[in-house]
Amino acid sequence: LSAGQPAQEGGGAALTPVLTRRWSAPSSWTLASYRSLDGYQALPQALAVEPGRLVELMKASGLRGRGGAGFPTGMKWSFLPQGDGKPHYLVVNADEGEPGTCKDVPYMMADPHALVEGCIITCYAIRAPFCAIYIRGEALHAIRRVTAAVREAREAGFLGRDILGSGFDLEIVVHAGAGAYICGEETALLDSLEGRRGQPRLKPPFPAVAGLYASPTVVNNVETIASVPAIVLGGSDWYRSMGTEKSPGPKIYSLSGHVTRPGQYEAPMGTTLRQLLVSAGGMLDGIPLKFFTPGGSSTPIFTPEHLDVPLSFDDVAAAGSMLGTTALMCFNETVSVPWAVWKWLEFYKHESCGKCTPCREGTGWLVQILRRVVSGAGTPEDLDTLTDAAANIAGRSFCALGDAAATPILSSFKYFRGEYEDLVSGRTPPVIDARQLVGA
Ligand code: L3W
Ligand code: SF4
Repeated sequence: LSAGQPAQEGGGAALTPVLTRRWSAPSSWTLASYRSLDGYQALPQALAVEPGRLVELMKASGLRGRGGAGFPTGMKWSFLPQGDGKPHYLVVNADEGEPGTCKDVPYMMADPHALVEGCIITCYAIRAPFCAIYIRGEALHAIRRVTAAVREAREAGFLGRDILGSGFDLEIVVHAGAGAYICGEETALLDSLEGRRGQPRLKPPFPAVAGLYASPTVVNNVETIASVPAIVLGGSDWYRSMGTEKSPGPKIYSLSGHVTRPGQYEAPMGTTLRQLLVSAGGMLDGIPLKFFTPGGSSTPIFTPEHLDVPLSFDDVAAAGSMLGTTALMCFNETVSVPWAVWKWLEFYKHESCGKCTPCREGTGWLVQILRRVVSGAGTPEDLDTLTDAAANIAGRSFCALGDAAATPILSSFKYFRGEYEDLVSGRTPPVIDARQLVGA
């Protein structure tokens, strides 16, 4: 594989066009284009070896899940019990909904066949005869594109019965979600796929043991599965030559907000926001950075003092946040922190599935208090109630959404409590006119 040669761009991130290297090819989403750039060359190699060797390859590569939690992919695949008589399934989590995250939909638009080839190899590795790709319902364009790629792959003999004469059979179904953020949580996704209202299940059992239709199921993110063909072709040593020891490989970082050129930037794991910003043309209009999320609004915010934190799972955790989906939302000095946090909380309140009390009721309380604070009607007592309620939601909710809702409040108080105090004491004017909240 010729990819993986780092290119330096003006002192910015060392770009490694591995995952995105086909994105700018003409008609990159077609089978013909994909095949002209190494496409479907990993598949025959994979089908020629025992499935267990592919699981070992993924373990050796160190690939970690790209959906937010960073769980080791090979280990997850190896959890599937063998010989229990149940069918195995692969479910691709393409319900990209985390605020600021915009990598999976562009991936499916630009290079859907990498995802399809990754699905076929993964299904062979875990001995799954069925795969569902669950795509966020609002992304109709991506649903159409992946559906077309699956059709092309089938016509070319890469899907269906006896794939490439290997004796392996596989069907892939593209399933459209219905617009609920919670369906990105893997067990809610499975319920939704089974035709029920999407709400999280108790874990354990993990999907690897009892997932889709109570059968062993691997649930992986789009970027994770799309990484698989390149690892088969390049090998684990090549993959480990990029990134950090504990977070190897390349990563797609989503830069949004007040940056000159927002978008998707591929670079090795462990690249810093300072480097990425150079590639993205710096902060918009030169107005300095005030705060950013390392991995979407569910991850504790960082400030300019964290510009040089290597964006790897472990380095970000050591600095007090989470790598999440590497959705780097950058806010400049003109932004009111309480306003941004209020906006995020409106989202979490709206998306709370209602299954557990701390999150269902708590997100509503948090929003009510934040509305008062940003509209100038808050009191100093409100700030204590806000942090107390957030601290009681975190760790006491049924799934990660409750923790995620508490996170912006708790992390913003760590760095910017003064901004909240200025608002409730009247030292700074309200951020919004209370009339904007009528009917909210
Ligand atoms: C078998 C065990 N499997 C863990 C599996 C588990 C899952 C994976 C990670 O949340 C985070 C969340 C969001 N036997 C296992 C096992 N597994 N132990 O490993 O599990 P977990 O529980 O650590 O995380 P999670 O529930 O999958 C994911 C954060 O990501 N997030 C949001 C993501 C949003 C998107 C999107 O929009 N595309 O991905 C951002 O930070 O808060 O903490 O598969 O089954 N013993
Ligand atoms: Fe539903 Fe929120 Fe409870 Fe998760 S934490 S189960 S989203 S109510």
